[in-house]
Amino acid sequence: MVKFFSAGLLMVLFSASVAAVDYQEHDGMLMNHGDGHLMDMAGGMVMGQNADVLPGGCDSISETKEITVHAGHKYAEKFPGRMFAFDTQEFNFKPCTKLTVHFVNEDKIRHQWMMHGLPKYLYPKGMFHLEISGPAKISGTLILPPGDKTYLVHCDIAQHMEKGMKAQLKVGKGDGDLPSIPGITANVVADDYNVGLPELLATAAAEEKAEAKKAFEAPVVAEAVKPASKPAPQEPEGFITGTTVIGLALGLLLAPYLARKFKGMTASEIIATIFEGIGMVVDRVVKLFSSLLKLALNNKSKILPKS
Ligand SMILES: [Cu+2]
Repeated sequence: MVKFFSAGLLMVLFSASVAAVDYQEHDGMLMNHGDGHLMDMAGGMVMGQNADVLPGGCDSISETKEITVHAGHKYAEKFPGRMFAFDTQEFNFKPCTKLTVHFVNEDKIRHQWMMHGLPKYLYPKGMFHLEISGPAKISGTLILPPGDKTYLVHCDIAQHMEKGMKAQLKVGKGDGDLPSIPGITANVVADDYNVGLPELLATAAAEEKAEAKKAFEAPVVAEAVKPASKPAPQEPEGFITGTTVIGLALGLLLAPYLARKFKGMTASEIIATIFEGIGMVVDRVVKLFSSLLKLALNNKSKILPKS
């Protein structure tokens, strides 16, 4: 009998340790840093923890509630266009409820359950905030204020709220709905999933055509605005221009000469020779221009006395 009992106990212990592999439990590991700020070395954080101070306007704690909120990519699958979500998008509680939130992050990234708009004299920056790198669980407690108000709950990691990790917590009757809550309120920026790919392609093609037409018509308009100006002389746009022909002719004439000259030279020698050649050409051009200039000036001085 004792053997059966101890075997059963071992099995229970074993299954518990197997379950613990899936989610890291942070509640016992947290260190209190004061002001309701708790942290551990494994990436867990609670901010705005308040289990015993009544918010102004609360005579007593009206109810004590516990909720478990799951967060993860898989909860967004039912919301088209969303990537992350909580498993619950709306929470309702009586004013002055003492609320404990068990936050279970099922993704292998960081998520938060961050509540905004709380009274700042009691909650630093008006926030109550659970944060953990998953897969893991973390818990925190706060006391909700009195009055009817809707509070924003979201994950503040970049783009996680925009991609769906957003919810609302209504105290009392709340004071309206927040926008872009998956499954509850419409997106502020609406996604359109009704248009099929062929239609999209057709629209894109039509837009491209319109652009091209605009670009074609634009120069005509520009000319119509100032008809007095003469059209600028343009280079012929054929495949072979005059410049190309001259270049080709020069190349053909020079090729045999260069081939003879560069025969048996190393690469650096060839480059040195080319630069030397360029230097000589530049030198000659400069000399030619200066002699032309001199000639022109001489002509002038000769003409001047004549008149
Ligand atoms: Cu997140």
